[in-house]
Amino acid sequence: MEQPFSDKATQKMIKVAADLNIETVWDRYEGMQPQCGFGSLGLCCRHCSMGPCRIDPHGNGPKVGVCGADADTITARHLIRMIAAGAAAHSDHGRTVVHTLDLAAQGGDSAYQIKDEKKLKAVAEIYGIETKDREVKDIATDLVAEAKKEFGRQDGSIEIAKTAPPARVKLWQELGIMPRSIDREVVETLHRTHIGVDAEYRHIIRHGLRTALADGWGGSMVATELQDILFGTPDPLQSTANFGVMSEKEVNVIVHGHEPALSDIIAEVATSDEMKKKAIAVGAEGVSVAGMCCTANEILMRRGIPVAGSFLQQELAIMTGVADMMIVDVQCVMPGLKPVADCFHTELVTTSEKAKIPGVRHIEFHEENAEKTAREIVELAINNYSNRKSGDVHLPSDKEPMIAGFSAESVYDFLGGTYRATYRPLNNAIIEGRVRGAAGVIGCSNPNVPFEAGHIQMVKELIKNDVLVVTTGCSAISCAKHGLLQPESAFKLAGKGLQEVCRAVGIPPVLHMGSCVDNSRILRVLANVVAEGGLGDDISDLPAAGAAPEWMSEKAVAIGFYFVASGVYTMIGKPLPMMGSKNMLKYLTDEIEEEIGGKWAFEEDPVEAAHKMIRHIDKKRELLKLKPMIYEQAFKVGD
Ligand code: SF4
Ligand code: MSK
Repeated sequence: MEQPFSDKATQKMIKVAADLNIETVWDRYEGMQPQCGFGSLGLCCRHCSMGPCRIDPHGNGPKVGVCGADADTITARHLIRMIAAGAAAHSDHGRTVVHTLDLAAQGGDSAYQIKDEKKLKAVAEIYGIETKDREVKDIATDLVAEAKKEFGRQDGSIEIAKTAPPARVKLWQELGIMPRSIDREVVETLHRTHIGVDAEYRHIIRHGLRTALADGWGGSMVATELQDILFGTPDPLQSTANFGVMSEKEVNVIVHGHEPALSDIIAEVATSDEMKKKAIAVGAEGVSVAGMCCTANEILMRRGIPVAGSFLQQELAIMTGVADMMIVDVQCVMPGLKPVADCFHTELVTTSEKAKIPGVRHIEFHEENAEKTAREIVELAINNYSNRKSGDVHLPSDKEPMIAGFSAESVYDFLGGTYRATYRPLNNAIIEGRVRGAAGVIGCSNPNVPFEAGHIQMVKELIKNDVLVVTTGCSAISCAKHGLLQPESAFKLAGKGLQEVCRAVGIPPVLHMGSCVDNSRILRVLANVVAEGGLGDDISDLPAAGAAPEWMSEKAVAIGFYFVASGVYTMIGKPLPMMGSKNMLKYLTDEIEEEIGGKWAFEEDPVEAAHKMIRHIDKKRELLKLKPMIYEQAFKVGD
């Protein structure tokens, strides 16, 4: 299945797959057509064994399920279960990080250390932990205890969520959606959506918003903040992306999944002199580590480790024939990797106690013996090098340079003032009409849309119209591969005002802010912009929008809902699976804005989607009575 909008290396590898007759995600997607219309519309329920029930979207067949649940109830229940699954995935990631910080705080022979003491103190202060004249390990121990409470607290609310703008926190409290604790909201979602519990769609969605907030301003935020403490808060750095980052002359280890605890140690061990010597002994020049999906983003942001590719490229990475090992942990790892790996010499290894793939070697990783496991895995990769067959090698040389590693903290430094760290110049650039607004373009890729057309066309249209873009997840990897994370792209593609800002501070017009859990960094940036002043009192006042044009996962649904609950206009390509309910559609894309300040929008054409986001940004500029844009804009509202 050709993908004319994707990067060149992917196009070449899709051809290799076709020539070798190896099935990919696109082939399986095609083979799945036509997909179930009831499922797509959200009109199928199998929450109990009186069902499965399906509602006829044309009104000719059943209008309610066996229990009497109608289309509104069924779609709302289904959606908030998606939120709960997404929140659980992000938050379980966060829980692992808390455990890792615990080990680092205990010291001893732990492979982990606290790399960012400044951030440790800053986060500790959020929790009211005394930091003055105290040992780092004591502060960290107290922080671990507080972070654990975020998951299981029975009374009160998630502490770190109170760092949202005061007006937002007040609104959440008034609406009764201040998240109480991460696990509690996920559990309550499952309870409410059990047969015979919550049947009122707005009421169901209200709790979905609370569960989503427990992710964005809870589990994901804990994950990001504590990872920064452990592995270092990112600062802008240079790296490269795409299959060409692998080398025919080196042992190639691909780390794929989400959690950085293993991949960080792998990167450390693989680049040691000892492993280099072992690699030379088997005829290679060294060991090269490259990332895939959000694991890629985690080790890119802090170590500058190059990126092999994004979600839809995982099978193709093996087909290059030079991947001596692919190590996977959790989330976005396709079981379809196994049959592809069987056609090549690649050693596929699962490592998480939560995730195995039938027939795949499992080397369980625990933070307690991180280094030992990492050594075992890297040595296995080195020993597999000699199994590589030259006739199987199809490695494209394509790779793109990029700048990554932006964080809410680094915004203070690079966009900040000359004399003190501040968001003022960023706010002023918006207020004065140099930058029209900001957009977060994030999320997955999906074989149901042309690969990368959504991300790239949308981002180009936004920056052309002076909208500063921040990006995470697989969207960030797409932007990297298409050269959008280079400062020069501002001069080629951005509007004049945004160009001036990029030139003044030497940044690309698209800022890579990390992995999926790092969408919490975008929340933090929005909160900091509000706190800086001059752009309203709440996130919903800002000339900003969010988008996931090629979304796929339940995590994307959770992220979208926590952005909506934070007051953000949130655009996706294919609609949420709830189009079978007219009431839900009206509520989520219109009426909910009145309650919460944010809302959903669905638009499959990425350029038109960008225009809708710009219309929203302009509406907010008008409400804030900001100055007109300094330079003429390519897209004018009314066009
Ligand atoms: Fe059918 Fe109601 Fe059971 Fe769902 S919960 S399967 S609609 S009877
Ligand atoms: S990895 S959730 S495909 S962004 Fe975070 Fe990419 Fe989406 Fe997975």
